[in-house]
Amino acid sequence: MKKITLLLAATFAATAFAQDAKIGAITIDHAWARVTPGAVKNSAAFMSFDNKGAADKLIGVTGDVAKEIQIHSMITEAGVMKMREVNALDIPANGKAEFKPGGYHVMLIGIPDGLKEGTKFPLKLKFEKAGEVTVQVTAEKPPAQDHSEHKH
Ligand SMILES: [Cu+2]
Repeated sequence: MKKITLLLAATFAATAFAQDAKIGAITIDHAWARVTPGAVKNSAAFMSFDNKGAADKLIGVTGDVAKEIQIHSMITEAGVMKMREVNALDIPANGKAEFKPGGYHVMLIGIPDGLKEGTKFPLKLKFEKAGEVTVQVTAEKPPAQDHSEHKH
């Protein structure tokens, strides 16, 4: 019995961190979105980018999951976290970039049915040089230490 449990755990870990999409020299990993508690209709999506090529920019995110999708930065001003819409996320040459709780994120505004744990939806990512790719995003509960919950 113990053996089976370990095997399942290993399979889950491999799935959770598998590469989600690739375009040109850019690999997109672990695309997830925060589940929406109660009647909340806004959420944020997160993912990481691993670039093995020249510098690029993520200049657009589109999808049907929400009425409006924006790229946001998050800064702390006088101890208060504030979000701001930005035009792009820079992806450095031979480097990494990340949408993560408390930092840059994909803002999902107006999700008709909210997001339950395990809900999957596509987002189309547009890069300035690499072009467009669709990534499957899975709704997950945020890590316990995440205090970046924010409201519009
Ligand atoms: Cu935001």
